[in-house]
Amino acid sequence: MSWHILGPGSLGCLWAARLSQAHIPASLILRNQHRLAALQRQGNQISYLAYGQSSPLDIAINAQLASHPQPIERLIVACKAYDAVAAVESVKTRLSSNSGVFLLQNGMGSQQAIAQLLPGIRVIAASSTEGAFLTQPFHCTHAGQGTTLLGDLVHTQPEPTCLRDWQQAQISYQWTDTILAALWRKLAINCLINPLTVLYQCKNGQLTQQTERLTALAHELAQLLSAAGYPCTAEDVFAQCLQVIQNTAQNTSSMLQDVLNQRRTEISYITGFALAQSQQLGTSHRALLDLHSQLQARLQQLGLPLD
Ligand code: NAD
Ligand code: KPL
Repeated sequence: MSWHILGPGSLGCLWAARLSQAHIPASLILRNQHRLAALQRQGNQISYLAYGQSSPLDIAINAQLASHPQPIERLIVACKAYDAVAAVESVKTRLSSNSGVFLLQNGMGSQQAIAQLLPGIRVIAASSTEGAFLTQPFHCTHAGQGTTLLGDLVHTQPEPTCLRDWQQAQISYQWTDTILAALWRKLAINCLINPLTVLYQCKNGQLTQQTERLTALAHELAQLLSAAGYPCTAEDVFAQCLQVIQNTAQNTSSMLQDVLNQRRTEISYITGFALAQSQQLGTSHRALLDLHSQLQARLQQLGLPLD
């Protein structure tokens, strides 16, 4: 069984390094010839600092472009949510009804768009708590050991046997028949935490000072999740959020990291998606709209894209 990993960023390199290290055939799919040449200059190796280790390993890696003719059996999409649809489109003709597509994107919206783009192909969505970053292109640090919850996006089927490769590569994962519920719950947490960390320029833990705002948002998100078919109370959402804030108190949220690094955020797949769904389902969204608008205003001040 062979794996293709679309996007050589933090998670793409993390997955490629771990699969390759376990001698499981894996190829990175790069955006253009320029990126391919950059990897070649590095001896076709990823420098990989494994979790808890002090020195990196050089791991030989296969790489190719989207235009390569090899059929794709197992595709891991490791782009940002805003790039994921175009990236999948670029390899669509290489996929068949025997392929499996694994989506690592945060937030919601890109997964549904990709499932629509690939009728008849098994699309598996993930919610990952792994933490990785690149210090330079193809130099990956596994900074936080987490796990990845995986499940079918459309028709629930048994766990695919190819995930034995992940076990062999010591990639922690859990299979679920209810990935959509998990994505919605994670979306609610990301809507509560990520934008506020940008607005207050703070670590997750400091949001315990914002209980009034969090409470108002938790009410709206509970209404939204319930209307979307995942019943919960505002108290549940607030309690889960507080738990995550406490567990990740020292974290800089992914959205604040993007802002601090002058990178485009995934706002459209977090508050943007929640707001659009809330408008469509007719649930109250005053606090969510204020939050989204304030976040966009901050992004504009910083010269970053508003979507
Ligand atoms: P990243 O920006 O580090 O990597 C994305 C890579 O995809 C970049 O190298 C980009 O050039 C490449 N790319 C974009 N379009 C492409 C295309 N058409 N063809 C080939 N390559 C293309 O992003 P990341 O941090 O790895 O995050 C990926 C997703 O995983 C995001 O949705 C993120 O929220 C989520 N996530 C990340 C982490 C983490 O620790 N980094 C943890 C959990 C979830
Ligand atoms: O998922 C996260 C993120 O930063 O995107 C949380 C849970 C908020 C942890 O930082």
